[in-house]
Amino acid sequence: MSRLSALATYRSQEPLILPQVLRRLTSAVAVAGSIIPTDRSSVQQLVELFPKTIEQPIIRFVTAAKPPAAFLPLRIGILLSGGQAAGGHNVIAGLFDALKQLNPNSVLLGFRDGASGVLNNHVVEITKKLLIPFRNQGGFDLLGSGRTKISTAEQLSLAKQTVEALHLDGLVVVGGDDSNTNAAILAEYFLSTGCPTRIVGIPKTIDGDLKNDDIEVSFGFDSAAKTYSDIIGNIARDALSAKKYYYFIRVMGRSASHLALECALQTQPNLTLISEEIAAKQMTLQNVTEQICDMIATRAAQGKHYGVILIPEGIIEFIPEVRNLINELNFLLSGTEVINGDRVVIDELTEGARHCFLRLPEAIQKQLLLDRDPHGNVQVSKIETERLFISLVEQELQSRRRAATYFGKFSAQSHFCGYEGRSCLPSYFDSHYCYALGHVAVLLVSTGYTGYMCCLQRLTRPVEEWIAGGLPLVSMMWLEQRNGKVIPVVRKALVDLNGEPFHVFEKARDDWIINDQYLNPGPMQFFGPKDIVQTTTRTMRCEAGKHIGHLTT
Ligand code: FBP
Repeated sequence: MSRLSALATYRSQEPLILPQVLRRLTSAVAVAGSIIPTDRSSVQQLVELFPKTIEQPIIRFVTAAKPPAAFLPLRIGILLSGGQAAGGHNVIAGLFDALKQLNPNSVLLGFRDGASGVLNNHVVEITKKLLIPFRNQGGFDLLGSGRTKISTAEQLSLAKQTVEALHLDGLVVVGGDDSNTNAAILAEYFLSTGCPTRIVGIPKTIDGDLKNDDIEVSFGFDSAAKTYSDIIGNIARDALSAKKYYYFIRVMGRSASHLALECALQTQPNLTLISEEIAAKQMTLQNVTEQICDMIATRAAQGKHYGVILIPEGIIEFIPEVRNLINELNFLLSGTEVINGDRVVIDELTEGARHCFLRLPEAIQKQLLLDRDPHGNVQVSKIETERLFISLVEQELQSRRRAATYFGKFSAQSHFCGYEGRSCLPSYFDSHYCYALGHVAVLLVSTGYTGYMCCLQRLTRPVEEWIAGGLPLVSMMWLEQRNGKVIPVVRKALVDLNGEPFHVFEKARDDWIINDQYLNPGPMQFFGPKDIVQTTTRTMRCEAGKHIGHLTT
């Protein structure tokens, strides 16, 4: 980014506060806690795959009465991986400031373009001057990002060569579930091959699905939810003003519906589809279409021919018949490049899958055949589900008109809340969370821990009260089927239908269908009353009581 706006300039200069325990790093000591039990169904295989890192305790940092001896300079590398999430630059700033606090001769090296930077030894030294225009800014453009995996024997060995050549004490991997899976594999490999570089993960993803009893939230979720809710609130106001359109808004989030649910809680649209509920109820495409049409008919009976519908980006993978189709396509397409071969692939589908495929509009068929990402996932961000449902709803309403069961109007607009939520200016919460995570990463490396994820807890309280520590990466893993193979992965957290955020939504949603209860939270704020600037997401506030928080046990 070459130039900063007036607001961005102001933000870049605004100092950040730290949790109490991270203020005097030289006095922080690591206290080992309990060993968190590994997923039961996977324990045997995990023991075999991660013999050196499986039995590690949770770590909490506390302030020691007497400051320990001076710290030797450290050399740490950092890579940003996967989709952008607001706050990434503050992780780098936090690492830099913490390293210099421990010893001014410490060095921070940034790998370019994600894990590929490690494989190619493409690195830049982070300096105070370089960082100035990136503090409190969105995006990942200081280093770039990538979705390259480090998993083959050759890649692991290349990574080891790089960190050894650079004499790194630690490598910090900023990423989601897939990247932190790679971090766990690297940590195990380095330990078993005598490489002293410690591996530390940072929980990142706007999708909000990297969380558990100890990781309360991944960074970027708060900023993305606020950015989307601002847009959705504006659109709802437009719907209410013009009274002529149904807005079908797709909300990013590759798999879980956390962002759609959070935006629903912040803006109260007429209907929000939750993928996890659709899967639990085994709803078909036709069932979902009918649900939308029933709402349109109910509102039409009240003279309302407008409304707002939120659709989670990952929904199609949760509709059983489409999921089945995608699984078959993944299998048929694996290792092949689809250029003109789509016809061949379709002929090889089973009858049910072919029927499902042929029912979809042509544009969606094409989107389903696009290349998979390096982790084998369908690129759902390229599938315009909002347009799919507009088309299916139009067809269904047409047939209801023919059957004389629907007489109302229907005019739709589509919108995608996507990439703009990943690189916005980070919210107050994400700015502070990321800066503190950078400090925790330095503490984990300096105290000699490897195969850990940085962990901050009590995040709905003021920053000063947050507690800090580390969570063993393997404790977050289980075995999952990916591309026909069962592999260990960091477990993704889907929306819990028994959880408080969903319950709050469930209790209110019937009212929202007919009565327009739209809320417009407005743009994210950086100045003003604390309860507006510093507030976290509704999801986090609902879940605040739920976390077991092993750091305190
Ligand atoms: P991460 O899981 O890597 O954080 O990425 C999340 C995400 O933004 C999803 O919400 C979205 O579906 C996907 O990335 C888009 O990926 P790409 O940037 O490759 O288009």
